[in-house]
Amino acid sequence: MKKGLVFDLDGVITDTAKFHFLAWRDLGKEIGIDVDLKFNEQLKGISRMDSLERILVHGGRQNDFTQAEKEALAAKKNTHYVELLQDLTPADLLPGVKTFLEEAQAKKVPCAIASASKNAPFILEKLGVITMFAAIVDPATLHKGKPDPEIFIKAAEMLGFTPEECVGFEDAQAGLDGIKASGMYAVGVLSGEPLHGADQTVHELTELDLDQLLQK
Ligand code: B16
Ligand code: MG
Repeated sequence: MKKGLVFDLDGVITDTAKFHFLAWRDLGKEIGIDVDLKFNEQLKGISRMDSLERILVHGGRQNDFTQAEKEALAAKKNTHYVELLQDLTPADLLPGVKTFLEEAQAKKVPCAIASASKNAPFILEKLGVITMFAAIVDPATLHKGKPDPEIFIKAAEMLGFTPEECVGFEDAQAGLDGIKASGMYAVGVLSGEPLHGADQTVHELTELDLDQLLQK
C-alpha cells in the first residue's frame, strides 16, 4: 500500500521545457552554440549548471570559460527563463493534474515535489497549487542531481515515508532512473521520447486511477 506521491515538476505538473529551450537557445546563440529542440531533450531533468556544461561540450567550448563566467552565463539564462514564466497561470497545469492533486488531498495522501528546478516554488505559486504540496525538496541542498536517487529519497523522507511507500512521477529518463534507484514505484509521463524502466507509463494523469495506484 502506497502512502505518498512524489512529483517531478517540469513535464509532469506543467510544461516549462519550452521556456527552458527558448532561454538556452538564445544564450547558445550568444556564444556560438546551436541548441535545437532535439538536443534540448537531453537537458530535461538536468540541473541548470549541468545543462550549461552539456551545452558547452555540445559546442566544443567546454574549456573556454572560467567558473565565474559559467555562473554568469547560467544566471543570464535564468533571468530570461524567469521573464518567460511571468505569464504562467493555473491554465498551464497539464491535463488532469488539478483533479489528481485534489483527489489525493481528499484521501489524505500527501504530495511532494522533487524537481531539479530552483524556480519550483515560484512556478507552483503561479500555477496556484503550492498549498497542495506538503513538501518541496530544495535542490540547492542536494549533493547529486538526477539520475541520482537523492532527491527522491529526500522527498519521501520529508513526507515521513520510505521510498518504497511512495509513487514517483517523471517525464525525463534521468528522473525516472532516479525514482527506480530510490525504490519507489515509477510512473512515466510520456511527452514524445520513449521512457525506459517505468513500472507504468501514461500520456497524462487523467489515465490514472489513484485508488489502484495506491494498491501497488
Ligand atoms: P532551474 P524538473 C528541471 O525541472 C528541468 O527539466 C531542467 O530542464 C532544468 O534545467 C532544471 O529543472 C533546473 O531548472 O534552472 O529552474 O533551476 O523536470 O526536474 O522539474
Ligand atoms: Mg521533468
